[in-house]
Amino acid sequence: MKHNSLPHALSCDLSSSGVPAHPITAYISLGSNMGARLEFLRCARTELEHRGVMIRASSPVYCTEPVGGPPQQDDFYNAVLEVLVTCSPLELLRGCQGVEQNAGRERLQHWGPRTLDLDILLYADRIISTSELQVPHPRMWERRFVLEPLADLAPQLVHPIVGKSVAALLQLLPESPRVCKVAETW
Ligand code: A4P
Ligand code: MG
Repeated sequence: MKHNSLPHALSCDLSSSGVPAHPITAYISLGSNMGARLEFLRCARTELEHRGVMIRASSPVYCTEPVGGPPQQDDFYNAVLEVLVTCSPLELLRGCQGVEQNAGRERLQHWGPRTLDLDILLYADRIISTSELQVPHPRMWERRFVLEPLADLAPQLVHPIVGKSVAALLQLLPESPRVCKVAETW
């Protein structure tokens, strides 16, 4: 669902500090598999807005089987946001981590259950590989719980490393693990 009609920021014009000269289109993936999952996603979107992130569009929410991690954890709710930002990628990561922290996120187990996980999928067409931040998110192209909601927002968007569109990447994935739409708007 589109929230406004601002133009797409197509490329990234970064100053030496890493702060963009123009608003940048980025995509953020949201996941929750503990407690009031939908409410955690709603709060995350609101809190990102309060931190200066402009929400351009929200994908539907999907209920998704956990991929990896400990057995018998609950299903996830996953969604993707298309946003406009005027901060650097690292500042965006810090903002996302602050939102996760406010949702009571604890890191007890690798890929363990979480109240809220925010991952930066794409930041314009930039490729970033540092110990703290990897963009595009390194596992996004192999995950239906990411590509299905992303394809709802931007099917023609091309992955800057793989060189294929989101729709094409989605077609390459097996049906399983399954995802199931639970809310068109939220
Ligand atoms: N980090 C590096 N790049 C990024 C990025 N693009 N966005 C670093 C966000 N963070 C990034 O993240 C670990 C570290 O990744 C951070 O310190 C940050 O500096 P984390 O949030 O503490 O832990 P995580 O998210 O569990 O780690 P990881 O390895 O990124 O997990 P994944 O690959 O995101 O997988 N199944 C379903 N159905 N739905 C899910 O949402 N999520 C995961 C987590 C596994 N299975 C899932 C789901
Ligand atoms: Mg994460």
